[in-house]
Amino acid sequence: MADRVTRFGVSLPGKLVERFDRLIEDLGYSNRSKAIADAVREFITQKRPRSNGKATGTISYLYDHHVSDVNKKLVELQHKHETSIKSTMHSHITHAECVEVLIVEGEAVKIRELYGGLSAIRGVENCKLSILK
Ligand code: NI
Repeated sequence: MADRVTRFGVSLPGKLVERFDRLIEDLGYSNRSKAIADAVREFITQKRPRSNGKATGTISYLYDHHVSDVNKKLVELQHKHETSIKSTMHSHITHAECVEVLIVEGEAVKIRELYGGLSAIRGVENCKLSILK
């Protein structure tokens, strides 16, 4: 039996929608619904805790250090997860932007929890989790 379609309304920044629409047109999508369904599936795959095993990988993200309390929140969260973080690299990319890369190892569920927490901090953009092992 086919899954029923649910309609819902979302509010997004106009510029983000413009960028999304340009990209999905370039990729050959005929409408937003299929592209958004693919994006939601990717989000679920990346964010859900699904393994009780160990994992090794990296978490990388860009952030604007001018956003209020962003550095404080990042440091507090990293200390909360100090047993999962093996090393941290920080690079000042522009006057405002920083990139950090964390090498992580430990319980996969804890690593995903750290990844989710970092992604949710205001000012953090394009947070990526890459599981290597
Ligand atoms: Ni910096």
